[in-house]
Amino acid sequence: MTNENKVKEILKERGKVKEKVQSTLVLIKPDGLKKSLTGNILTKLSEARLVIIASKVVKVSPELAKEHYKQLADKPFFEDLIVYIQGKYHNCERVMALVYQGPNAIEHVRYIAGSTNPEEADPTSIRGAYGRITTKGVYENVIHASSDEKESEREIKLWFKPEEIVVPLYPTVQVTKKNVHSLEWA
Ligand code: IDP
Ligand code: MG
Repeated sequence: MTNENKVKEILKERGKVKEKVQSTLVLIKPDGLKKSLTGNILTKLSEARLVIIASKVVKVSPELAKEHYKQLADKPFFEDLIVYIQGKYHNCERVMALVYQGPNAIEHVRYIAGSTNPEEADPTSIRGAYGRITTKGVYENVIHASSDEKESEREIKLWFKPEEIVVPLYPTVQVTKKNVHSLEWA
């Protein structure tokens, strides 16, 4: 079944079976931004009829990149991946981070994103349509999507502060910091 039909099927089943409301982290990677694909990607994701509950553009530090991909630290492509996600291959040092929420959001977004390897991804998926593998072997697959609930919670907490998300997602604690300096608009 093509991804497009699978997505239609997921939507058809919505409401019939009780689906779990989930939240998932999406990153539009530097290749997606450099190629001006943001609009196309958001349009494709809107097929899932989920709700965006947070979004921002982020300059990815090496620390954030390594923490985000820490499970892959022993892979041969790890170093390239860290350089890629920071935008250093694309002279575009930013990613767009979003949190989508809705029924079965994790699986649904992953179907629309397509397989990790852009050459194996369904051509109607985001990665199939817009991704490529460079001659150096870097998967430029345009988008990140959380893989399961444990990962989505870890990733959302890594990328967003509680006040940047428009609904309460996970438990929070009040902290009062003394002598912490921050910038404000002059
Ligand atoms: P996912 O993004 O589909 O969840 P993961 O296995 O979690 O796939 O890998 C994270 C990212 O690492 C991928 O999106 C891709 O950018 C990169 N990656 C994964 N496998 C390979 C590979 O075999 N070669 C090069 N890059 C890879
Ligand atoms: Mg993954």
